Amino acid sequence: MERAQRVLPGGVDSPVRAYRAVGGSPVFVASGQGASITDVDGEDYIDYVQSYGPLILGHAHPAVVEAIRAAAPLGTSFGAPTEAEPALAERIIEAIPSIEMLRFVSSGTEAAMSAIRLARAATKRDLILKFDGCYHGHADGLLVAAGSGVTTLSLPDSAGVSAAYAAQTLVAPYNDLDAVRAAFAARPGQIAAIIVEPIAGNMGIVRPGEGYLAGLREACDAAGALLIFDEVISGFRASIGGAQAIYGVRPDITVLGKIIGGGLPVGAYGGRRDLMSLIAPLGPVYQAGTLSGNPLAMAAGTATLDTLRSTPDAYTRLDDLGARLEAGLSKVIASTGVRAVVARSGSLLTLFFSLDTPPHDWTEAKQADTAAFARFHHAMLEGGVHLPPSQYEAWFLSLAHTDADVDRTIEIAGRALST
Ligand code: KE4
Repeated sequence: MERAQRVLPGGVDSPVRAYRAVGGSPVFVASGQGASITDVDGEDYIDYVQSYGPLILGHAHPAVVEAIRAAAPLGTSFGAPTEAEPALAERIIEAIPSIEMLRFVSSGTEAAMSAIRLARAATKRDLILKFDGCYHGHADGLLVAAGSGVTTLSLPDSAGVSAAYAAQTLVAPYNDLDAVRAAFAARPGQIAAIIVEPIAGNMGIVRPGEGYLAGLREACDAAGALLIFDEVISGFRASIGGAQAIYGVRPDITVLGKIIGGGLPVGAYGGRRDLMSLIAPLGPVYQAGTLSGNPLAMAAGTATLDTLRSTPDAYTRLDDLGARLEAGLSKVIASTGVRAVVARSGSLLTLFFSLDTPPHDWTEAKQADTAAFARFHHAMLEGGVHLPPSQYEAWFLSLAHTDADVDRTIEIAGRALST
């Protein structure tokens, strides 16, 4: 860590990894295998970070490693079209009917940023509406905090984001359709799109309320705005068709990442053909990338989706694992009398401290006791369980996790909650 801190801000390449929210010094990982990781001191942990979502098959799945190994000797990047790109795109389009055409980029941030540029071009409107507690990557216009009201322009939520950028984004509470209608009523003809996590994963897990996503669809249609689903976490995780397949709501544009790269850098945005035809070189919306559609990343993503598709009952298995973990954690919460609650959506799960019911929005989620979570995180690490180092991240299960891993996690949680 000292060596890393000399050359990298905070010793990390993404802030959450520095353990600022839980204290102490992060585990440095040497390797991962299936559901587990081994740190540089040779300690093993059952891993629920799983790279924050891409590794639905677990670490170093043989099919993914083999695909990368086969692709690498042929060249790592060309800056020219390859067959690997339509091969992965076809698989994504087959799984997600709302996507007729897509563009690969190298991160979820890049995908969300490009989707917003596309929505502005398609509607010739400037404003974007997002939700408090939802995260869509670190593009300037998305690092904003709610203004005083849903119709008030936002404020920068990071140094270096100019007020001018922030003023193009409105922020409303998640799971509140009245707030959305008020924003559209106050800004007629000005809002290009809503961008939303259909299953929110960046407050910890917060599920959409009954009718919420359908309500967003209706509000966008009534206002002539586009609906962007940020499925970077939920895509190919909630189901093979993502959250949109589960909730039966069709967005105009879908943002993807994580799983479609199988652990290598891939993002994508896609949607109706008429919209995607606005993207250069077909249309006037410029967007480009040196490593977009990188052959190794395409190979890893294709191997991941093919393995997912060929695994019988993959999503039933993932949901069963999640249900087992939720039930076990709820039992130890009850038996230790700790005030905490589990929020879950399939293989995504969060243990909120000092809440009695799963939160519906950021106002409720931020009431959680982050100090209690920090103590819990360290106790779990001591016990051999590697959790995301923040109360507001989801725990990620994979097809490599076994019932035994889950049962052991519950046993360790029982001890952690008793200390
Ligand atoms: P990336 O640029 O990190 O690939 O994707 C940004 C992004 C977009 N949309 C959603 C819903 C996301 O969750 C993310 C990134 N997720 C975080 C974890 N909550 C990545 C972990 C990190 O920042 O290190």
